[in-house]
Amino acid sequence: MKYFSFLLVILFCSSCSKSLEEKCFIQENENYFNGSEIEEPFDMEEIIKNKPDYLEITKLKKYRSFKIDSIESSNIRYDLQKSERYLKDQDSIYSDFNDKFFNQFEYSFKQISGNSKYALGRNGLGYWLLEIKNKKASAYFLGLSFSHYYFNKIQGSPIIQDGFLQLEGSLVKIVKVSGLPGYDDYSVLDDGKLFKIKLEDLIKDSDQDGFNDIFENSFGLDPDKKDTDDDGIDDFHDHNPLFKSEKNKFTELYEDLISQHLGIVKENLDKMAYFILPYETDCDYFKNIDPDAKVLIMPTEKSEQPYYVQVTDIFNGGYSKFKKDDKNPNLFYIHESGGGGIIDYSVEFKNGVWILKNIGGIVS
Ligand SMILES: [Ca+2]
Ligand SMILES: [Ca+2]
Ligand SMILES: [Ca+2]
Repeated sequence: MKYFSFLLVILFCSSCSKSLEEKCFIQENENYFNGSEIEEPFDMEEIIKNKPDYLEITKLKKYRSFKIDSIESSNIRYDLQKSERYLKDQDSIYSDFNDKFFNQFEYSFKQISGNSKYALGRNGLGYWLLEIKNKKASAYFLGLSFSHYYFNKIQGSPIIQDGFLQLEGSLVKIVKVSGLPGYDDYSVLDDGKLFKIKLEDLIKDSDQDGFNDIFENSFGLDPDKKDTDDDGIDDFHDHNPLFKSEKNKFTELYEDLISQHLGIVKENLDKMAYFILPYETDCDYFKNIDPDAKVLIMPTEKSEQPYYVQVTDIFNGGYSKFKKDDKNPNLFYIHESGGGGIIDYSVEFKNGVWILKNIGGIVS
């Protein structure tokens, strides 16, 4: 029995007992590429069992089926002329939202009621209710994973009604296309649903830091504390709200890599409050960065991640551990994946700065 519990401790603590050296640098016989495993998607019972308390799901008598809705929207996507016209229409319909949110979201279902304008927004993290009220723009996170919830492209009624956000759609599961990360397909588990969230629950921001409670709970921030990591910067303005930043040569290297990856987005970051990059890492140097763009840094162990992060495929790439050069102690190799390809860098610390060199990779 003693032996058994000892084994359990080791199993559960495999990441926490690792040294900084092991968490940040490739060890002998360790693979450079960290392939992510594909997990079995949830079935309907599991989705319902795990659904958030604030979400009501009812059955619609008359509805647009998942099949019809998704076929029509993929017809637009794969027809060049149709998709160009669609994008042009979108630009003109949502110009007011683009002014306020600066192209951070894909928009749908614009609605004007009283002195408020609403739309549903989608970005890399998920769905948001967008509101422009008396010229003030706010975004409220829905906390509903696109791996489980599908909203019809055409809605039968206005999305804001009687104090609720209501969306027609289906419960779905992701069908991964093997070898093509990002090219996910969906299959329907249950059609003809109405998803309702009370606006009061959705806009609730207990600590008044600018992120709604649902967002904070979805990503492991503290909904009752403006400044989760106690670094003096409130969650909404903190570029790394979960960890205090530290300055050393390796945090600087990660900051340089992310900065390089951002490209032209970098010039407009101050207008993009909801542009947030999620990363998975256990390396403390990476966790303690103070980057140009906002980041949310999650543990690599799934069971340690917040539920929303566990079930939603939000990670769009990241960085490998450092590989040390055999001879030069200031020379390392690192592998970047995501954002349209993979890049191998050699990085050398010389006269107090990092010199990054692209030494290969694949552009997809
Ligand atoms: Ca908040
Ligand atoms: Ca907070
Ligand atoms: Ca902070």
